[in-house]
Order: sequence, then C-alpha cells, then structure tokens
Amino acid sequence: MMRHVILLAAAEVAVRAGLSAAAPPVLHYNAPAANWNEALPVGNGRLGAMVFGTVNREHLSLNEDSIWSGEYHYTPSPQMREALPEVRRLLFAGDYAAAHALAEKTFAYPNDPRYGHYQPLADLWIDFPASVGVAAGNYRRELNLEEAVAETRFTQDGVQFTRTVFASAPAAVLVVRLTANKPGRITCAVELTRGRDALVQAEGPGRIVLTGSTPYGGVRFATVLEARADGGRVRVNGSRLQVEGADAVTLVLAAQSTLRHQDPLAIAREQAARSVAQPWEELRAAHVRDYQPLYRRVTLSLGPDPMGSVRTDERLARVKAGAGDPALAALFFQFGRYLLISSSRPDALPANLQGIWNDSYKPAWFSDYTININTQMNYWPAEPANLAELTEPLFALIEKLRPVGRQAARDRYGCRGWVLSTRTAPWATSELRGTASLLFNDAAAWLSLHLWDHYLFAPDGEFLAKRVYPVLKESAEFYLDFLVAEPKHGWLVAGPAGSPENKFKAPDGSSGALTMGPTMSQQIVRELFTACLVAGETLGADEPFRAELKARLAKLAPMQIGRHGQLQEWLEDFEEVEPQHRHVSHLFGLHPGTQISPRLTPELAAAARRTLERRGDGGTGWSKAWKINFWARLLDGDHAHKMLHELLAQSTLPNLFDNHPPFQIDGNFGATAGIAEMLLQSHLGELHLLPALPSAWPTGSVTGLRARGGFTVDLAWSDGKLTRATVRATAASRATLRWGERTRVLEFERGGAKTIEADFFTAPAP
Ligand code: FUC
Repeated sequence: MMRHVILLAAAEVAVRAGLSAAAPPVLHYNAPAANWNEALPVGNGRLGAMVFGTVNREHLSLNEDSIWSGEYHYTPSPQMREALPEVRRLLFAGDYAAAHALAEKTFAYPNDPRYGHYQPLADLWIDFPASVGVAAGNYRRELNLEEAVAETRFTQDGVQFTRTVFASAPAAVLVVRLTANKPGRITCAVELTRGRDALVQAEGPGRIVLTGSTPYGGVRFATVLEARADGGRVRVNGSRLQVEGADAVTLVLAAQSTLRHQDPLAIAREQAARSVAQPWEELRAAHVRDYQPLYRRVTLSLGPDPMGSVRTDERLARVKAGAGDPALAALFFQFGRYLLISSSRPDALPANLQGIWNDSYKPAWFSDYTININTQMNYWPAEPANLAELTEPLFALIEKLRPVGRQAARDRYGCRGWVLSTRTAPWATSELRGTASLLFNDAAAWLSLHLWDHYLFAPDGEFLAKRVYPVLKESAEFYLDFLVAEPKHGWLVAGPAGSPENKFKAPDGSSGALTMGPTMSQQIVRELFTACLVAGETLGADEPFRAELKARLAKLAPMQIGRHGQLQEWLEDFEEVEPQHRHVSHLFGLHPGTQISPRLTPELAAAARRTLERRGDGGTGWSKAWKINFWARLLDGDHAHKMLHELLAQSTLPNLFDNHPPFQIDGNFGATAGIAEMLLQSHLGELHLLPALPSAWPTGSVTGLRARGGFTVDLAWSDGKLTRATVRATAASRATLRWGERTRVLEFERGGAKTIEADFFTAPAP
C-alpha cells in the first residue's frame, strides 16, 4: 500500500511538472468532423484516409498515392534553346520587357491535361440506420500519435461504441474496427463510392470491389473491401454490405493501381483477404510494432502541459486568441513527424502538396510535386527529426526524373547535365507550364542537395559514391554549360530565371520577372558546386572536373547588399513589385543553404535579417514555416517562435493541417523542421546546442535529434539554460559542441556516447 502511495505521489508530481508519460500525444475533439479539414488523417505512406467520426453515417475519405490522372509526356521546346542567347542579350542590355516577350513566346507552353491531377481513391460510408435520431453522449474523437490510431467513442442507447481506424504498412491495408460493449449491437451498411469513373460491385458475402480509372492516360485502380463480423452476419445488398446484429466488425480495405501492378485488382484482393483472415488484435499489434519504432526515435517536451485535457480545436482557438501553449507546439512538431511517417514510406511516392490526403478531383496546383520550394520543404524534417529512411521516395523520384532532366537540358538549353523546372507529376515530367515568369532552372540542383544532406547526416562512402555523387556531378555539369559571364563585372551568372515567384520594378517602370543571375539561382549553384567539390575530394574522384568547378566557383556573382540594407534578390538592386511576397527565395543561402550565418558572415546575416523585416511576418503557411527556419538560423529564437505562433494562429486548420489555403502539407513539415532547427543546428561543422531557444520555452527536453556527422543528440534545459546533453556517435569521430559563444571538443569511439552536464561549457577546457 505504502509503495503504491509513493508511486502515485511521484506520478502526480510528474503530471504537475508536465513531464508525465500520462499525457500521450493525442489530437482530440468532442464532436464529429463537420468537414474534411476537421477529419483526422491516417496513412501507411501509400494508402490513407481522413476519418470523420460521424455517429450515424461514418465517413472515411480515401486516398492512394498513385491515383493520378495524366501520363508521361515531354515537349522538347528546341525554340527555347534557340532563343536563349537573345533573351540573355536583351536582359544584359536592360531591355526586360523585350526579353520577357521573347521568353513568353519561346519558353512557355499551354497547360497540357496529360500533366494530370492527384485524385481521390474513393469514399467509405458506414450507415447505422437504427441510430438515426438517437442521442449520442460522451463523444470523443482522437488521433493517437504514439500508435498512429484514430478512435471514435460514444454512448448511445446505453451502449458504448468504439471505432478504431489505422493504416497498416506491414499489412498494406486500412483497417476499421467497430465494437460495442454489449453483444449483437452492431448493425450497419457498408458502401464504397467515387464521384466519377468508377464501378462498385459486391463479390461474395463479405466483399465489395470498386474499380476505376483516371483520365488522360492515367491509371486503372481497384479498391477491395472485406468485412468480417464477430457474431451476427454479413450479407450483400446490391453493391453494399449489410452487417446485422454483430458483436464487432472488422473492415479491411486494400487498394492498388497500374502504376505499381499490372493487375491491381488481383493484388488488392489478395492483400484484403490475407488481412481479414487475421485476428484484429494481431493486425493492430503488427501495425503498432511497425510504426512505433519510427515515431519514438524523438521525444520533445517544451515544459508542462496544463492544457493536455483541453480539446485540440479549443486549444488552437486559444492560441488564435493570443495564448501561449508550448505543449501544443511540441504536439505540432510530433504531428509533423507523424504525417511524414504516414505519407512517405520507402515503397511509396513522395509526399505531394497534400501528403497523400486530398478529396478533390482537381486539387490546387494538381496536388503535385512543386519543386521550387514545396516538395523540398516536405523533406526538411526527415534528417534532423530522425526519419531519414523516409527520404527514399524522394530519392527514387529523383532517379526517375534524371532521364527527362537530361533530355530537357539538351533540347531546351543546349547543355549537358540535367535540369528540372518548377513542378513535376509522378510521371517525371519537367514542366515549363503557363508563363515564362515562372521559369526556374534550379530544381534538379536543389533536389540533388537533399541526397548530399542525407550523406552528411549519415556519412556512408558507398552511398556517396553510388547515389549522391553521380547526381551532384550531373547537376554541376549542367551549370558548367549554363553559366555565362555578365558584361559589367565578368561574374558568372545562371539564367534567364525568375526569383520564385516575385517580380521586380524595372528601371523603365515596367514589372519584370526574368533576369540573369537572380540571387537564389546563384546561391543554389554555389551550394551545389561546393557540395560536389567536397564529395569529389572525399571520394578522390575527378580531379580535373574539380579544378574546373573550383575555378567557376570563384567567379560566381556574389551576394550583394542593396540600398535598404537588404540582401538583394536580383543582381541589380531592384525594388520588389510585392515587397511582402510569400516567397523569400533569395534567403536560400541562409536556409536550407549554408552561406549566410551570424558567426561566419555577419554582414550578410544582417542583410538577411533586413530582408526578413522588409518581407514581414505574413505569408501563407509554408512561407511562415520557412521563416521559422530563417529566424532560427539567424539565432533569433524569439522571432522564430513568433513565426511558429503565427503559423498556428493564422495558418492552421482544426485538425492541425497547415492551411495555405487550401490544406498544404509543406507548412506542417517546414514547421517541424523549424522547431528542430531552433533546438539543434549542425550545418556549419559544429553541433550547436539550443541555438535559437525562445524565452517562451524556458524548460524542456528533447531526445533523438540527429546532427550532421552521424550524431544523435539529447538535450535538457531549464531557465533557458542547457542542463545536460548526450551525444551519440555512429563512427569514431570528434565533434565540436557549441553553446552560445563557447565551444568544446568531444572525441568519440565508434558507437560511443557522452553525456555532459551544465558546467561543461563554463569549466576551464581540459
Ligand atoms: C507555389 C507557391 C504557392 C503554392 C504552390 C503550390 O506556386 O507560390 O504559394 O505553394 O507553389
């Protein structure tokens, strides 16, 4: 008894301190979702659902990552290659309007429906006719991030009903389990629908099949739903399944398309049949066993969680009204990790603009891979937030894009190497859609840098040699041909290009988009050449090529500080047409690039700060998320926190999805990366501990963040001061640890770990 009391007392202390494991990371609500933006997402990387939790008519809006309309197509556009010298000449001569007119005629081409859209898979409806008009009480709907399980509970007519939904990666199916605390109380009709291009049929007593296709080439796909009832019975009623008087019901849903399988129906049937034959507890346990090791790699506490029992929508409303809620920020961080695990598993397509969750046949921006910022942002958290293997779908897409990128480099630019423009569908098209203003030539280079960063976080010579270096080198080859000398200084510049997606006021008063050598392009080239040089040196490869890179690197147009003290967005000190534009492309060099830092380049850092001040704190969700990262890199934790607060207050939906609007997942991922960036940075060759800790988070702890060099780091702090850090190394290595102005070096054996205490940085160096 005594022992129990002590344990209870300890638990209470822990709860008060907000440190308790008793506050699981859960999004919870006391009413069904009124719309899609309130529903809760589950996903196994490929197959996903938005769960509404409606009492009388449950609704799951279903997605599968390959349900795209459209098909591979490629337009060579040799007229672009022919016009390039003239467009450049006009731009160098300052005739922006004429350059633009020629570019518009030769670079842009109309939208082609074969580009396609990412489309919904289907809708699953479960009708409970007997419960219509019967009041439901004790309603709770939640998403448990610790187990990746959505649950809806309520009582009705004296019976407690529970609905559990999860998407299992090992079983490749979505599972819905309906239970009641009294036998024989589950009677419902189960139905699959799709707004277009589909046929639904029942097959045998417990199975319905929806088959369909998407237009403009597209895919053929199949969704198979199997129902098994414990007690009671299941029968077919038209194209629906009718469950009567069951104690419990398990629904298993599989879906496949011709993007992966020639006979998607056969595979989906097999997957559904295999899973429905398994005891439900085993399906659930296998799902949690698969998911949890990924999720649990990182823990984050930002202090007490006094609002843990308050509904998530209510919490968010309080933040909108100005309240601080550090624990909600921690939940939001973990929600971002949850979303990446749920939308980007190694065998899936990369997370698109909406991850995998989309209920529109014509979603905004095709719900595609927009590669002038958005897709890259999706993958920012993967390395620091310890989910590195989830980059695999992105790397697979990069591989797939290389041939078309090569062809485009030759046909459109007359260059070696490979190039990608603003967006791509999974068919690996390199699009130059709509208007020439959107011309961006640096997407391939930027994506290549993701491979490089993956290597930096987990140095592995074989990965570098086989998967990173060839891609970096091919990107660099493009610029060796593409760069030209500008007439004023002889600097090498890339272009023509826009600075996504801003416009400038040209000296003649007109507004322009295309210039030679916009700052972002120059920064990407500098980052790329530097990475390629270091990679080549590490591998001892391509000596003459490296010499060439080094020579070109030295001649690249530098970053310049403009009349407002800002970092110039263009080679000339132009005024922006929209000074508060959501894109802050020219701060690529600050983040994710490594060219601007308060310590190493203080003047440029001050200019970057000025740029951010002039740009303001507004913008869409992803814009605010990028600004968290920018301010963290400027080591201004309070401003980074202000951006996070405003992201939550202004750009976050009730289900914690980021709101562009519409929902766009990059803001979630960018914010998760930003929070990691506030707590640990490693891009300048040191492990910088708590580089941008805001005053709003005086006490907290984090475990499992990763740092470049192959390190994993746990940190604890109180009163805004580091109290303890544990660093684990994968290889025999040395790490320079930085806290504020102080640094200390630690040596590690392979697999070694060291813990330091508060006085580590203040005690005299040994
Ligand atoms: C770019 C951005 C938009 C949006 C879209 C997907 O065009 O400017 O804000 O993020 O991509």
